[in-house]
Amino acid sequence: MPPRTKPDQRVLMTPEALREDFDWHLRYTLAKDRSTATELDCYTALALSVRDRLVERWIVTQENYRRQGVRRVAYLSLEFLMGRLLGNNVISLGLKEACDAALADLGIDWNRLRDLEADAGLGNGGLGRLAACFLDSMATMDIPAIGYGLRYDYGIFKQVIKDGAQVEEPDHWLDQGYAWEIARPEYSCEVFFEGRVEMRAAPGGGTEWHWVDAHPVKGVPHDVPVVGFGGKTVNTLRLWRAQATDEFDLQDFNRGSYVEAVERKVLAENLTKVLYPNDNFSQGKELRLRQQYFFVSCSVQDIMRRFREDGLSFTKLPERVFVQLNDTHPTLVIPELMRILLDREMLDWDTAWKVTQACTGYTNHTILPEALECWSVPLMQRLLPRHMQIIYEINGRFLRDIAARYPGDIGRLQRMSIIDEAGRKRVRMANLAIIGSSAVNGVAALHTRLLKEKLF
Ligand code: D6G
Repeated sequence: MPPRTKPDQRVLMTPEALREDFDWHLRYTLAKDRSTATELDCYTALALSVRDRLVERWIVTQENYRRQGVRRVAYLSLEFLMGRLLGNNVISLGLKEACDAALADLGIDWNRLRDLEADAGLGNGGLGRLAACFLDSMATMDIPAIGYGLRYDYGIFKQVIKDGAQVEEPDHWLDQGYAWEIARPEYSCEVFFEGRVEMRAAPGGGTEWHWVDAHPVKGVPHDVPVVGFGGKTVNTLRLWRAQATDEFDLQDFNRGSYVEAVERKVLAENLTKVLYPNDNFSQGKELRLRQQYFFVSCSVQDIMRRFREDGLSFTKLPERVFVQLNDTHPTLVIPELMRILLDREMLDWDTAWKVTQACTGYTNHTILPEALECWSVPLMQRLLPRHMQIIYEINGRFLRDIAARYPGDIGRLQRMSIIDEAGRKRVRMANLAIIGSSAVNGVAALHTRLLKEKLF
């Protein structure tokens, strides 16, 4: 079989071209032929042939965005309930008929093949499916958008009923490989945890804050193409996977503690092991907070990398990106953007704050008090000392403003404060998200009205 020649858009969409590519992937990607191929091999060969057709449009879309300097939506969500993509992608590309004809020639049953795909269940329900639907809609409406989330090894558990009761079984959805994703180690980021903050005199006067002695974890992005209906626009879903950094391993290894090095590696990689079940109440688990900061920091760094390529002033950031927070899970975007703008880009507080607010919007998902996320102040202080400092500063400025507008109204200050002082101190993530963003919405008009008139 000759190597494939330069693809031609017209030819690519015919049953013959699809069948040729199917055979090509079977042989050269999977090293099989028709007599040795399993059903899963056939699924993979077909998915890769469809993916090739997406890639053509993906590259063109992304190149256009770059050339035109578009303003992008960065949709940040801890959950994306994507489901199976083969059927969806084939329909969006207008390839269903060609695909049916190609499979009929090959004697393969489309429905059987389609059902072999692992279900990308990276979400619990409404919140995660909403995120997946938005990606679909934004691509269909030709809106420049990128979804950011986590590449969990285990998605939502599989429900098995035994003796009338639910038994949860792990969902090894990546076990057989995932044909739609492309790893992008070249866009890896480092994320830091713990350590302490040092105050130093700035060379030109004033104060500089340095976050030091923190532990790094590497985030490696895996990109999934998201094609709109009609197949014109292909946006990206970028999912981060945690890996131990090399230096981290080496330090321990040099001290002769190989086992410790491997232990730390496992700890770092645990970060993206599993999706937390149930989005309706806040459990306050440390690993969950680590997941949130990890995905926020990787995504903000990625946004900044892309922005820096154009060499614009950071005051122009809101002209290039709007970060939409799907619930409070990504709220750390606000102190993280502030930290980068203040400590790395050396913007003054007021400018950094204006930029941060102009770049972010928050979608609230619930008015149930038990579901409103709060994080213990001591935990936040230990994991993210500089962020805690910035949150206090945001709150101090905000409360001074409220006190000036409503003199003597202590109850209002207590209600609106980012820090819940009753009992053990906690950070109220919804308050931080509202104060730090320029647009707030619920998921229905009635819900948005309740947020305004009752909850907040
Ligand atoms: C996707 C598709 C690929 C493109 C890349 C750009 O992986 O063709 O080159 O996105 O990524 P950014 O540079 O926009 O992050």
